[in-house]
This record gives sequence, C-alpha cells and structure tokens, in this order.
Amino acid sequence: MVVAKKWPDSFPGAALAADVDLKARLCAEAHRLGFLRARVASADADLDMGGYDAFLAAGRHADMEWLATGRDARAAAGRCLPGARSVLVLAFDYTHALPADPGGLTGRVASYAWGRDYHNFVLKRVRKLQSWLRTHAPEVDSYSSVDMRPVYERAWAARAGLGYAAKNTFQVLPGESSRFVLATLLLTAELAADPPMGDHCGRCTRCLDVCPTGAFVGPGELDARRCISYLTIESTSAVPETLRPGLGRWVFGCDDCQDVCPHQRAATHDVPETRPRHAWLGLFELLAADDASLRARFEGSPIRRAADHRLRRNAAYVLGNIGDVCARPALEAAAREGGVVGDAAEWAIERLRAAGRDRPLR
Ligand code: B12
Ligand code: SF4
Ligand code: SF4
Repeated sequence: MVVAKKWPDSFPGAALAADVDLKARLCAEAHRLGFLRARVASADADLDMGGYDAFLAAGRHADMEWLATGRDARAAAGRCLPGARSVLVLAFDYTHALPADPGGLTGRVASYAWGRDYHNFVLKRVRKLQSWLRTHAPEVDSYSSVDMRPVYERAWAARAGLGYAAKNTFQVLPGESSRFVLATLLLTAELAADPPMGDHCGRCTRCLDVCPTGAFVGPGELDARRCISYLTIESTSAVPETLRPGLGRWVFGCDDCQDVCPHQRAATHDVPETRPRHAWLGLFELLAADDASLRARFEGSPIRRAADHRLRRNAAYVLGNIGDVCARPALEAAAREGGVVGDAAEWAIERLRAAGRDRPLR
C-alpha cells in the first residue's frame, strides 16, 4: 500500500529555496512598468563563452574593442555584482508599422531608432523596478543594464528562456517578435530559474538569404564587419566599396533580417517613447548639415550616436544607390570637402556616371 506523504506548509529548507514569491511580485511589477516579458536565469554558473570567443578570435567584432576587453566581465554575473545569484531578463517591445515611404531622395532608419533613445526610457523603467526592490526586498542588491554595461544580455536571455537564439542572432519570441530591446537586472537573491526555449527556426533560412551584404557566416553567426548596422552606425571609416551597393536605402542601421522573419506580429502597444519620429530621413538635408545641427536635430534619439560625418557619409552612399541625377550638385559640393564624406560623394557621382545618369534629363 502506498502511503501519501504529507508535506508541511513550511519546512526547514524553505528559507534557502529559490524565492518564488519575490519572483512573482517582481515580474508583475515589470509588466506593470510596460515590459513585454520577464524571465529569470540562474547566475550560479558562468556563461558558455565558446561562441563569443570564436567571434572574437575571427575578428568579427571589427573595431569594437570593448567587446574583447569586456569579455571576462560578461562571462560571469559576479564580476559586475559580487554575490549575484539570479539574472532577471526583461524585454521591451518597440514594434510599430513602418510609416509610409515618402519616396524621393530619402533613406530608411532601422525600427529600433524610430522613437526615443531606449537606453534612456527603458533604463528609467528598470530603475523604477530597482526602487520597488529597495522598498519590498531591501536585503537584495541589484545591478541594471540596458545595452551599456558589460552584461551579455542575449546569452542571459537564452538561458532564461525569454526567447530562443535564432539564426539571425536575435532573441526571438516565437509567433510574436524580435523587435524588443533587452534589459537585465542582476540580483543577489536566488529566484526560481525559467527553462531555456527550444529552436523555432526549423529549416527556414530567410534571414540568412536576404542579408544584402552577406554578413552571416552561418546560422546564428554574424560578421559585424559586413553588417550594415555596424557599417552605418558604429564604424567611423569609409564603408568597403564592395559593400556600398548593399546599403540600398539604409541610412542608419538595417532591419532586413528581422523584416523577413515569420515570427513578427503587428504592434500591440502604444508607448509614447517608441512612436515613430524618424523612420525616413531626407538625404539632401543630411548631406548639407554640419555636426552641430545634426546633433541638435537628433538629441534624445538613438540616431544621435552617428550624428556627425557618419550620417552624411551614409547619405552620400544612399544617394549613389538611388541614382537620381538631381543629387549631382549636392554630391559635387560634398565631394569638394574631401575626407570620408568627400570620398563617399565621389563614389556616388561615379555610380551616377556609370549608370548614364550624370546629365540632367531633357
Ligand atoms: C555588439 C552588438 C552589435 C554588433 C554585433 C551584432 C551581433 N549579432 O553580434 C552590431 C553593431 C552589428 C549590432 C547590430 C544590431 N544590434 Co546589437 N548589440 C550588440 C551587443 C552590445 C553585444 C552583442 C554581442 O555580444 N555579440 C557577440 C556575439 C558572439 O554574440 P551573439 O550573436 O549574441 O551570439 C549568440 C547567438 O548568436 C547564439 N548562437 C551562436 N551560434 C549559433 C548557432 C545557431 C544555429 C543558433 C540558432 C544560435 C547561435 O549563441 C550566442 C550566445 O548566445 C548587444 C547588447 C549586449 N550587451 O549584449 C546588442 C544587441 C544584441 N543588439 C540589438 C539590436 C536591436 C541590434 C540591431 C537590430 C540594430 C539595428 N537594427 O541596426 C542590429 C541587428 C544586427 C544583427 N543581425 O544582429 C539588441 C537585440 C535584441 C534582440 N531581440 O535580440 C541587443 C541585445 C541590444 C539590446 N539591449 O536590446 N549589435
Ligand atoms: S542587420 Fe542587415 S546587414 Fe546586418 S545581418 Fe541583418 S540583414 Fe545583414
Ligand atoms: S527568418 Fe527564419 S531562420 Fe531567420 S530567424 Fe526567422 S525563423 Fe529563424
């Protein structure tokens, strides 16, 4: 005969077990603050850095040396927060429909940068979560990051099963989205960990096939040196000539490998900070602007990061790709200033010439 075992409501080990109640209350507070999803990873074991080390060894981080110097800090949560036991991983949705193409001589901006700078408005919400913690669990220390500290956000998200590590390298919520930014809160409390999620790409290869500059070395492996996002935002140098046509109309970042992904749905929220302000940019205005006016125009936007010769360089490449003869006088003026912008303008003029579009149409 089997005797049903009776467990007491509380038992001696209860205080040491993962704090399920704190986790539930913390996640509820995160949702109240507008986060789309919250999941927990255990910080007890270091992250598997095999893929990361291979990325660095192959030089795929381009000149983003901070990815190499911050490598050890990223591997272990305890490097940033001594005594870290858990990582709360948060997703903030920025999905919006692409505003209508104004046509003409305009360039496209990646969707994460249409609204306000997420480093600010998402961090503000994470800080509110920290202040909630100080009130409700003052014994717990925390350390926050929204893409600005040496925290390997996507690897923690994968361990926490927030989404799955997809072939386009994004954390993807199956059937929902990859258009969310990640935030992390390292915690000294032990919270119950969530299980990782299985693969949802299957045999699909759309993202790998669509990349206009061939930046994917393989599924889930990206060479930043060929990625339009790196080339138009991070890199301060000239874009290698063979990759310039691949920019198409992308003047800041790129969304091609997300746009083709079947795991996208329409927007389900309307957070004021994510509302589109800068989805398309007039290329003449960019090319003719100086650094100070560009900085002022894009204050508070992620575009501010490249609000200097980078945006003007990108505008010249895109004008070359559009191939409209009307751009010639503006490109000639830019070519005279030399440097990276001048070089980009000369290339664009040459594109017009090669296409037989260097004379006004009659
Ligand atoms: C450096 C960086 C970049 C670089 C390099 C990008 C890259 N893919 O590595 C550049 C400048 C190119 C870049 C571009 C963009 N980025 Co970025 N970037 C980062 C940053 C700071 C570090 C990423 C990193 O460590 N890369 C190194 C490599 C080794 O890591 P990884 O690709 O994550 O590797 C994992 C997977 O690929 C997977 N994997 C490895 N092998 C395989 C094999 C298979 C089969 C599979 C399925 C998976 C898999 O395992 C690895 C470990 O989990 C993070 C923020 C952070 N602090 O972590 C943001 C971050 C990754 N970027 C982000 C965004 C939004 C972008 C852009 C969309 C912006 C844009 N539209 O222009 C683009 C997208 C380009 C792209 N396809 O990734 C978001 C992504 C959110 C999400 N849902 O995943 C992050 C998390 C920032 C944030 N806090 O929200 N970025
Ligand atoms: S963001 Fe654009 S360039 Fe970069 S990997 Fe994706 S499709 Fe390629
Ligand atoms: S496009 Fe296809 S292969 Fe690429 S991430 Fe989406 S489901 Fe995976």
